[in-house]
Amino acid sequence: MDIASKSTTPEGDPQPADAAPAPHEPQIIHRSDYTPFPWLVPEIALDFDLGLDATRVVARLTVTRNGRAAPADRIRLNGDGQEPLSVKLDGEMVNSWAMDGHDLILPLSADAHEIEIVTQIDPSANTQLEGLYASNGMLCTQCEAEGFRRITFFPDRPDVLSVYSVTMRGPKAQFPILLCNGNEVASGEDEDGTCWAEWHDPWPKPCYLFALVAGDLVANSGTFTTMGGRDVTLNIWVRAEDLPRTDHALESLRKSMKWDEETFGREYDLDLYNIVAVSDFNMGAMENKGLNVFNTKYVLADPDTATDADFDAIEGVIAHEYFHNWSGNRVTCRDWFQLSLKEGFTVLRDQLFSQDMQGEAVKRIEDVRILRAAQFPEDSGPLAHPIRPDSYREISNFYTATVYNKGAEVIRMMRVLANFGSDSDRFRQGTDLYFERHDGEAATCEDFISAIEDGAGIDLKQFRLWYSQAGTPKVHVKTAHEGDTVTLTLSQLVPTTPGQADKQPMVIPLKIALFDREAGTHGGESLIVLDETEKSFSFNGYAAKPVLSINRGFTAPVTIIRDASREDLVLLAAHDDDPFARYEAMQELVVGHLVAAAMGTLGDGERAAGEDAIATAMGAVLEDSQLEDSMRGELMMLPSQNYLMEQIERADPGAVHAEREGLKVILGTRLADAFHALYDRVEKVPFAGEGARGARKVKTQVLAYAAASDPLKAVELAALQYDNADNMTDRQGALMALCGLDSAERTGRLIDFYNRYQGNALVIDKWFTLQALSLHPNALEHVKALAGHPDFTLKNPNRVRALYMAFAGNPHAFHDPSGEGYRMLADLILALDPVNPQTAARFVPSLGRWRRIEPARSALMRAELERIANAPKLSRDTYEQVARSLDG
Ligand code: B3K
Ligand code: ZN
Repeated sequence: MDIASKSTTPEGDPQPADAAPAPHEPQIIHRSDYTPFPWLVPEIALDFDLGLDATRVVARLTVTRNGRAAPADRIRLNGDGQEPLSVKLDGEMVNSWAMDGHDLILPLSADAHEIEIVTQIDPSANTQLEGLYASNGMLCTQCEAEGFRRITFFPDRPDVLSVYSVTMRGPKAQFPILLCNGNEVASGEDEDGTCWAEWHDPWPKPCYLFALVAGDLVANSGTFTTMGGRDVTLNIWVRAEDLPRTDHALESLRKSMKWDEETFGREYDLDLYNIVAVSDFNMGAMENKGLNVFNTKYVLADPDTATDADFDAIEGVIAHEYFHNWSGNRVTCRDWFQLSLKEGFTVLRDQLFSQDMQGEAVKRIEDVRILRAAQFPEDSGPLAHPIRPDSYREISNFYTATVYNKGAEVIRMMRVLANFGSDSDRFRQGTDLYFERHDGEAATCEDFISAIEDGAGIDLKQFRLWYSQAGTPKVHVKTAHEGDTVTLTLSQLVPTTPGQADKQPMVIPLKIALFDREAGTHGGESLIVLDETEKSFSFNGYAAKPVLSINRGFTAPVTIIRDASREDLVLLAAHDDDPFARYEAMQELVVGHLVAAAMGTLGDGERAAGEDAIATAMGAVLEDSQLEDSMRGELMMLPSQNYLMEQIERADPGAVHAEREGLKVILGTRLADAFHALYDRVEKVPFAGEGARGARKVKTQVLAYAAASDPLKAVELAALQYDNADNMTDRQGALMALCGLDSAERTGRLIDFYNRYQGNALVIDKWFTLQALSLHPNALEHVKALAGHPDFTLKNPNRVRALYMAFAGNPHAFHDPSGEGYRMLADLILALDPVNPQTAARFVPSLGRWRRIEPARSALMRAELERIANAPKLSRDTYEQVARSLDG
């Protein structure tokens, strides 16, 4: 599993060199080996004869020499598992081509040529869902990152930009709607029942943004007039039965278009914007130019079938894909190592949009919770990588929380550095310059940073380390007080990560405030920037030692370790005016207590004092009449078990689970009256009443505490909430509580839920998830049984994730001491790998945490990884994740 050496061919594609890897061991691609492609492909014409089982593709490429690259006497066109039916060069059939692995090599002598290649593919056999595939009787594509090569032979790399003209035809009965990128130029119908359409996209694009959809679809249509006066037709395409659930998606698209004009000055650039929902999809959605393809999960919603969180997620993902039109499509990536250029920036843009739509405080807390749940563990494990990775075997494995979410945090820090204390939006001046400089280009992360430096007028020289160093920095904070001066001494430690032993000090911007202990107020925020291993900051005018509020708004994606007393944290949890800092104080109070308890380092006196402090703080949260319920709901949530385990060098999942549940019992019992009073109040808020969303969030939280402390009462409340629910948020919240409790009500409501929503795949996914995530002692057995349920299939990624992602994220089931949970997940990975390697590989990181788990379970986890590694034929995706998990 060592790094295989390689060299770069004149075609600019990395090729195995003498020490070629064993057939089992896919080659490593290095960022440092980038060379421009020797040929430009200014135009491509594609002709599709569509069929579910057989689709014929004729590709005509105009190629010219790239004056900026080393000259070449041949062209390498990437393929994946196909043979060309014919190859023509400048109109003549030729035999001069050869296959090199999956790629087609064609000698070229002049400065410009026309190449025509015919291929035939079977979309219905494409279970990987990459390239052109069949889903539910329709045809659709997914080309990012390297799916276009499964459709035709082409330089499948993001720095080759072409103008696309596409013709397609197929039986009208099956494919009455034919969609592609750009604008429809012509369409018609032949007497034999064939329909056809011609599309043209005027904007040059890399092939990963190509898309085609053919099927029996209907649209919810609308219009949007851009700030420049362009009338854009908007369509949300779905199956006829799903049409009533598309209004929210359409409205979200309109809001996104308006927001991007107002906030980033970005205007849409075509007359048409199509979104198509498909039920078999590997990810959330895809930003293909003018033709986004979406997982149905991020399109379809109505109050009966979607929760408040689903509505928010749809709004966020619609916005994300729309924002890619500029951050990703108009300015694309030079190579896949630059992925965070478009993803990190676009995630930041969608987060800022959702903050404006849904409320800044709660959205920020949610985003930090996601970062901590998904990215922090990645950064502290064998798969840690910088937001701009240095090498990969399979790029699909690098669509990670690090590239996306940490990438967004890094750009958010640039925004803080540019804008803090400034009257003008200097960050916006930076992004304006970026779009202006690089419009129509394939750019790098370095280009982005330089544009922000020049446009915002800030120096990001040392800040660039955030792009190259992996690992979540730990910042230790000491507070000293002498006379009227308070001195903060901060030191940073960037942990060692695979392949990166020596780390340089990072630039860490931290917003702080110093609270007067008596008054519970502060005299204003400051921004301190820690850019050395250790640095001190002094503030005068504090007769008494203040309470430090730090990393307000989570200005930096770091772990803060501060010398705050329990009393300090209780004060901040009750009074901090920065909502994130208030939430954080509450979390810190609980984390400190539960971690010490789970590690067995808490004396009896300490335990009692900790419980008292947490109960005091929680009581204040329950009764604070100034607090909005949506924020109250956040403050009520205990840190997740996975986040708690992350704080411990080698965690015992059983001990952490027992302590966390124990605390719920204590709080639920001690604060029973306050919980019930709260429930009684929020239960009366009608579905569309003021503050209704916050009320629903609080309801579910109360049920969770009741389930732990008073199961009989919880069953009664939850069954009633389930029966009376007029929306999915309440119904799912109630069923979640019931799922963890052994009772006749549990069984009855699970059967009711299934019968009520049978045939609605997205809601049946919830039914699988609720059981797999449940706190029921037999959750493991339930998952095993559900895997054999007639509605379970490995062919649909949503269904697989609904059951197994939930299960892998349910520590008390997954970490069963018998090791059976690990075995089940490994069995899934082995069964799914030949069907859908990209989705299979996504389950590996759960086993990859083995080094951070107590020795007995750790050995069992490792053994399962080894069992996978020894399987005779693994995909590149799974192979890479398993190899890194064992080596790292
Ligand atoms: N760009 C796509 C992700 C493609 C993943 C390919 N394996 C969706 C997004 O981030 O918007
Ligand atoms: Zn994206």
